[in-house]
Amino acid sequence: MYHTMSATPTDVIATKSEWTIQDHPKANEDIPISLLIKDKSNQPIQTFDTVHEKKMHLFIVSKDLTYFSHIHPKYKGNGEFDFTTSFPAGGDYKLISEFTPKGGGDPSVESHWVKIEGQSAEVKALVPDQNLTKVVDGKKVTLSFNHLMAGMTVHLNFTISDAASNQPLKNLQPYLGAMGHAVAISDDVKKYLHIHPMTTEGNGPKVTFMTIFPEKGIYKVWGQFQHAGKVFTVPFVINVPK
Ligand SMILES: [Cu+2]
Repeated sequence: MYHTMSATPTDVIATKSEWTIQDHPKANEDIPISLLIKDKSNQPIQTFDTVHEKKMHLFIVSKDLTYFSHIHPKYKGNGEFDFTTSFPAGGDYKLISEFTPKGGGDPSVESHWVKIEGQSAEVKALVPDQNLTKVVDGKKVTLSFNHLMAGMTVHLNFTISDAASNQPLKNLQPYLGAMGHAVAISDDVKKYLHIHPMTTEGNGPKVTFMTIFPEKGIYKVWGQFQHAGKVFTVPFVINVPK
């Protein structure tokens, strides 16, 4: 699995994970889940760096990438994290955790598929967006690129305005220690990129992220930003050419 914080080479500590979830988890119920992070020799890793204000960031997506959730498991000690979540429908979900063992440079990623019982949601094919402007929670967000191509550094620009007044938003708030966060996942749910803003360019209206899409293909990208104390998430489906 690819994962990168930026376009610099990665320096990742090898890890293993053990996930614990009840038998027959069902949709729309609170499901406690724990995961144990171990090193290559199966010893629990004890100490994790706090990165973007948390020791672990965890993303939950449905197999068709319709559902997306970003949560922060609690560190219990001795390598164990836990959280409780619910799933909106039956089906397969991927849990993607990102954390940095002390001494690691870039974050490690451990993921796990879970099968949730219950009525399945309609599975939607991932179709690239024709229009890269969306309105979410009263914000109008446009995604643009300097040069979108697999294997090359790309700048993703999110430009945000108030949907009602069309005025550029210049008072975004830091969310988890940055002016925004973005995650990209390939349509086969195999490639995962957590992308942080390049620089602090004030508080909007434009937030630029830098990454490298490792291969051509269709990706879903979620940008997350905070305004007036509320986090909003804007998804885009893009086709990254070779
Ligand atoms: Cu997070």
